[in-house]
Amino acid sequence: MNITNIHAREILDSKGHPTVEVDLTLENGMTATASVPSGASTGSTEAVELRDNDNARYFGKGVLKAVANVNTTVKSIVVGQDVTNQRNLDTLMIAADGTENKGKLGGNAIVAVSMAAARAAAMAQNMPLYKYLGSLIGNTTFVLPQPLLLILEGGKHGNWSTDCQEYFVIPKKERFPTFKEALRAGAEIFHTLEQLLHDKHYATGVGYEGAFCPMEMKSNEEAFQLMTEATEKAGYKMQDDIVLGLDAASSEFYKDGTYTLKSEHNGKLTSRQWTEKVIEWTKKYPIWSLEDMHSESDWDEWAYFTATIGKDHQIVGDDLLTTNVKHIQTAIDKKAVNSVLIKVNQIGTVSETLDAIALSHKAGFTTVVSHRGGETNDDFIADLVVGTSKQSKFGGPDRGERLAKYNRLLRIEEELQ
Ligand code: 2PG
Ligand code: MG
Repeated sequence: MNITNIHAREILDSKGHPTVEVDLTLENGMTATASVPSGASTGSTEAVELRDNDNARYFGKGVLKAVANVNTTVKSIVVGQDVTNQRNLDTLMIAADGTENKGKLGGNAIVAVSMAAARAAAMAQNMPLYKYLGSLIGNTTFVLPQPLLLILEGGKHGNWSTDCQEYFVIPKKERFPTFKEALRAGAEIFHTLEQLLHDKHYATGVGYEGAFCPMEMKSNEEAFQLMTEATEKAGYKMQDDIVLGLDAASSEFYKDGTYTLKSEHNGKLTSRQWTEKVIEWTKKYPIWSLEDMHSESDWDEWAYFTATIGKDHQIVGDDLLTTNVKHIQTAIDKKAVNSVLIKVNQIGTVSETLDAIALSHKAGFTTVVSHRGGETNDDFIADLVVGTSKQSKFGGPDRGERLAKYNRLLRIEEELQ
């Protein structure tokens, strides 16, 4: 089934910034569309998000160059190719770009085409996208993910209300075997927290990813306390029903060996002091999943942290690994993580994303499929997680671009029953 046309355009993402959307048409007349998310706290080795840097438009954030690259160079190489050969399409685009980080054509240009092609290939074969993506890594059993549900935001995503960027409630699989019940628990805790914040006269506006980020919060610990209170008030038991998760996105507050915290210490911590602080939290609160607690350049401390608490905690690498098999291999060699965050636009093609997932699983790591700070209503990652992984990180149960993914998961669950 050959590709007959592709067309890219500039649209806006959930933060109101331009991003790339692509329509890809097949010889049978079917068209699939995909659009690209955008990170706020990005890893330094991510695929390049090509922006116009023309200050006369969108403060330089326009993506007309990436759009033009799709409509000219990429179009000339993918039109006429078989859409069901994802590896071939991705390899052709990587070769045409010719750089290590997709800086020439733009990761945002390439990934849009790659995602649209996967969606079109599934459509052409009358297959749900999750099944098609699963087939590309030899997976034939599909389970709905355990959601890491975001209810509080700090850091860059939440006005720096606290140091850490994301605070999750995680419904335990044994208590919530279905996705819809897990989502219900998360949404109920979210709304209970809203009332609790309201009663305390704390702000109830949400951050980039649809969770609360009250500036009145005094510390990271206060966030854990609020989460515990909301969970219990909503009728769930902390630890038995719900455990907690954290993404510190700590590269944002690390420099030259020092973690600088706004709250708690009013000051500066060495790597080891910061690690000890985090371990203390895990003893006080049932925090099970810990993402990017250390900076992307603090590899030795990652390894120490994983050796110390990795046996019964999930240690997730995001900015550290950028969905890149090279960095994942380093993490395997250094025993730096036991879980990998998966973001398609971090690496820039569907095939390379699947390679990252396959390598992680081979090493015995879990994979968590993730949205970005800036999103569109594209629900590709909902299918990706069902096809390949067992955990999702799609934000708060609030804001349409986050619900697009959750609601797609509800539909898939119904389809699989
Ligand atoms: C993260 C992501 C998603 P961003 O750090 O995990 O929550 O944020 O898209 O800003 O990198
Ligand atoms: Mg992260």
